[in-house]
Amino acid sequence: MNDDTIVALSSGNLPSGVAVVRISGSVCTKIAETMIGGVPLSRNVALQTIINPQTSEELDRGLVVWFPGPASFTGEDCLEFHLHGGRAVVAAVVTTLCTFDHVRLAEAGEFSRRAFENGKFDLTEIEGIADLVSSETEAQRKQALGQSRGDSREIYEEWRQRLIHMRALIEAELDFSEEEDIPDEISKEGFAKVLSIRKEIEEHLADNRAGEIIRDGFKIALMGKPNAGKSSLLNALAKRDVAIVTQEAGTTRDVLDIHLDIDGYAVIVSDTAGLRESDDLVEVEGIRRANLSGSNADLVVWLSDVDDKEPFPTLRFDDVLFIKSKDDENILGRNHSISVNTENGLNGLIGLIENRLKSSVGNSGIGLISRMRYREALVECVEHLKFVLEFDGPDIALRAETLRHACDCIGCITGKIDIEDLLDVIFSEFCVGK
Ligand SMILES: Nc1nc2c(ncn2[C@@H]2O[C@H](COP(=O)(O)OP(=O)(O)OP(=O)(O)O)[C@@H](O)[C@H]2O)c(=O)[nH]1
Ligand SMILES: [Mg+2]
Repeated sequence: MNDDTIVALSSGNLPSGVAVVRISGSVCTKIAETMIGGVPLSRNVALQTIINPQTSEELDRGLVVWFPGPASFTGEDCLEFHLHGGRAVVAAVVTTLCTFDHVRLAEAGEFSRRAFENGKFDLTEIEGIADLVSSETEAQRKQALGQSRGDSREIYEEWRQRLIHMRALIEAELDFSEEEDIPDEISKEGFAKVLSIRKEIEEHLADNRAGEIIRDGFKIALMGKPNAGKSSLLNALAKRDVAIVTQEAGTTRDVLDIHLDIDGYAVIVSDTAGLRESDDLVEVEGIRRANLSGSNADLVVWLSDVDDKEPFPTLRFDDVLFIKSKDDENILGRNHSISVNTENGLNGLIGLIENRLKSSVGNSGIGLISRMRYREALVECVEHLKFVLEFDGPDIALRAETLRHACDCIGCITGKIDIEDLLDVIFSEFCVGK
């Protein structure tokens, strides 16, 4: 039920030095009165004895913070218990809390969902907060922080407001033209503005997917013939023994991923099966997956043995780095050849990857379209705007209606329009306690 008061452990795994139990909803006052002897001063931290009101037993002593609504994260009354982070301590407090009427454990993302529903944040800001919680690299942190503070909301909301204004202009003309024959000056002005927004959105979309690359990681597929040394390179990059390496051709079948942090950017490197003709069912499937990895990658690193005299193949992947492997004697010099055994060329290869990565994400190191969901909605919005601009018929009402669809696309991103189904999907990705 939505008016239940919800409880969750908002800090990390137990045991921990301190565990923060967060409570949001109208029962907070009663909880404070009965468990800590009264409602604390607003936004003040106080050391309190926390008791079980049924048995009067002391459960723990800890800091308590009281955020009365609406000036709280969720917009509701919120109470935080900063407990000793033992499993039994947290269990005792949470169990006691759940004995109050209309108090229950929170679902994943439920605090954030309430914050959104109470108008504290729009969807992009809330998703920015979720990204901040899961950020692992500097670039992810910076991008998520900007988004959680409204960088994306400001842009999208401004477009939406301008589109709404134009729709009003066009609809005003619709109303007029029924009465008298007036020139279509107003809607002409409206359409000129539609064109400039369309251009702005198209420019915004031409970002090389920087935001998504920063958030999801720059994807690299290691590919090549069997025995080229792909798995050996993966292990060298990971600095641990992740993939099986043998002198037998066709060792790797499944795609194996490792996560790296290259100068603050998340990078995912996938080891793949060597490509060759094969009748072996398992190997054929491995090769299919290898090709799929290559197609989905931002960069393919193609390895071929320094003794392999065949020229590098022509590949249909977007971006490929051709590298000679097993160059133990460093025959080929510094660039574009490596040896995992001597570690020659490994730093050079990482440098080449870093260059490719940075040219993808641009100078700012921050992208605004951090999710595929935003991109899809913007592409659809542009399609609607194209129709509005190019439709060559007398039916102005149809153009006004299409403009409404364009507005709704942006409203979907920020959560300004009713998207109940989408909300369930979005908030289910959050962690419990957030
Ligand atoms: N001398 C030398 N041998 C290497 C080097 N890198 C890999 N090898 C050897 O080459 C053989 C194949 O290496 P893998 O890393 O398994 O090659 P792969 O490309 O993953 O092979 P598949 O999984 O079968 O496609 C192993 O015997 C490795 O020890 C290197 O830099 N120098
Ligand atoms: Mg392998």
